[in-house]
Amino acid sequence: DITIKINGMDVTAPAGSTILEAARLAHIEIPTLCYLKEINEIGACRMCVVEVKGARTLVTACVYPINEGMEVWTNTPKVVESRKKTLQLLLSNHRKECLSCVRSGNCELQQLCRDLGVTDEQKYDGEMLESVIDTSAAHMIRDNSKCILCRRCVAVCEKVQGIGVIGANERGFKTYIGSAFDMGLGETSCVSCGQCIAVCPTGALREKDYIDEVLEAIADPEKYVCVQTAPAVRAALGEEFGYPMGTDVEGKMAAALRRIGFDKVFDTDFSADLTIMEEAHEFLDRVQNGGVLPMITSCSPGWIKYCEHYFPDMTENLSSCKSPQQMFGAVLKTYYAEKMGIDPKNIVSVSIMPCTAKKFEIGRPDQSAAGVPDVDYAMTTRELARMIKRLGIRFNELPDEGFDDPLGESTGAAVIFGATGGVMEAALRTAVETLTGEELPNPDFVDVRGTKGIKEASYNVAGMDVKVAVASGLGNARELLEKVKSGEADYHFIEIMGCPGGCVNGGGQPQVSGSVRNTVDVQGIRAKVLYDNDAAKTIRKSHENPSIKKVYEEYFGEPGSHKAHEVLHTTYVK
Ligand code: HC0
Repeated sequence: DITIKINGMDVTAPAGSTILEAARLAHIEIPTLCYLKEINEIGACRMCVVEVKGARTLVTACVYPINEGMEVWTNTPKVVESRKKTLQLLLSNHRKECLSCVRSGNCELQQLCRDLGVTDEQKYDGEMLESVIDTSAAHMIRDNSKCILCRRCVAVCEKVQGIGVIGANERGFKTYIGSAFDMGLGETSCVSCGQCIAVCPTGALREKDYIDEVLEAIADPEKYVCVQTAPAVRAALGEEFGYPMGTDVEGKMAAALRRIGFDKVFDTDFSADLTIMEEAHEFLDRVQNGGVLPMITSCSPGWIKYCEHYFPDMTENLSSCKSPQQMFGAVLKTYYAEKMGIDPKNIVSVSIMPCTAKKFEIGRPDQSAAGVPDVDYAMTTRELARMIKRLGIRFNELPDEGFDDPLGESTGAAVIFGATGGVMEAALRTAVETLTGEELPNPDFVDVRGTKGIKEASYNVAGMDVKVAVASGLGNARELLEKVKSGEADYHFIEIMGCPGGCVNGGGQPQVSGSVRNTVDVQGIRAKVLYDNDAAKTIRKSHENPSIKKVYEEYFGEPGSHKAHEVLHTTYVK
């Protein structure tokens, strides 16, 4: 350990710490805009400058290592003046729509201007870079006039996801973040994961918003508007309403959706159970009949697009199952529509997802079981929060309500889908019981839990060793797939989720500021909500869901039946 002085007080921190980290141990927050731990440590924004005894200039605390006896001051007039000037200069080239900007209230730039008392925000106003708004991607809008060049988006795209479709173009004042050759994002190999939006400190990056369209459908008496909510949404929506991270707001969420005016409030968890029925069946079929192995899960559309673009020779490994979002829409517009005597053309199918790639997924080919799109609007957790606020629904005061039947009934296996390893665990619960014909003494498969980027486990099931692996984040997926391709690993079944930590950390979840992200285990805290939700359920295996059994009895027959294939399975592009 090393002891230094910060603002005249002794602080002891592990060797190798930066000034920023040491200050944090002393309960001092040094402001940052570009810094993301282990992802973007570039000292570029210069918000974190501090004075160090003996140094000729101010130093950037996020990259400056501590050494014994160092003396640091974090709030001298010189430091504060420098930070203010940095902010004023950023504002001089920033489209200030702060009253209505989508990030107003949780914009990191706005917060720093307020905290540091930057009252003269026009001080350096002058020439501004031309505003270029890119709407070419299915899932998001990029507005360079609100970009502060922190490069968090660039770093997360390249280093975490291993994609790298955005970077800095031009030099000096003209610098802007864009794609190569000025292509629109929609023309690149972007996979729509939205991790760039999740880390953006300002309103420069946002999802495409369908609030107006959905409210219009709800107001139309001809339309039967049904909503489904993804597992991970209940684990994070509360953050938008002041609840501590890690609060399960499933009941209030259902109550809010009903008050928004949806005709039916259903749950993606129902179709997650259905996915397990089909996927476990497909897995056992591949194992028993010499099908392509390893089989890889297909529920994360960012991952699917990544596989098609970057590992096209592995699309045969993808499960043919549609994602739960799409299975839900397909069942809604076939089975449910028939049962209720509603023309599927009059059903508007809305999903609330922690994901931005789901906006892309709904427009994929072969996702229209009833001849109309399975899902009409995929909205993010953030859009749901905005919709609740817009309608004046006092979320925190709502009672806890349940989902509607029959497409609202689900098991513990379904809710853990939203955390990395959850789909694998849910599939194992069903596959093992199907294969052995015996009840599992304990449904927990703890080896595949946790937020590690790559996890492996092996289970002896009915005399056979089943080797499984789980990866989340596309950089980790690549690492795992390269091992499979080189023959270094011989798994039977792999779960891949596009976002690090799985859907709980999806690109459509409430944004978490850099300073929280750098110090709090966001993925783990949100995942715990789902595992607690699972543990509290009386039914924890998909094949025991009574509504699922009924759908097979009344409609599909058996998992993997011809009808199931028509409605619940899909194809991929090479
Ligand atoms: Fe997920 Fe899903 S678990 S991808 O992360 O499989 O988005 O939460 O809804 O579809 O169920 C997201 C979350 C889903 C789907 C489910 C899967």
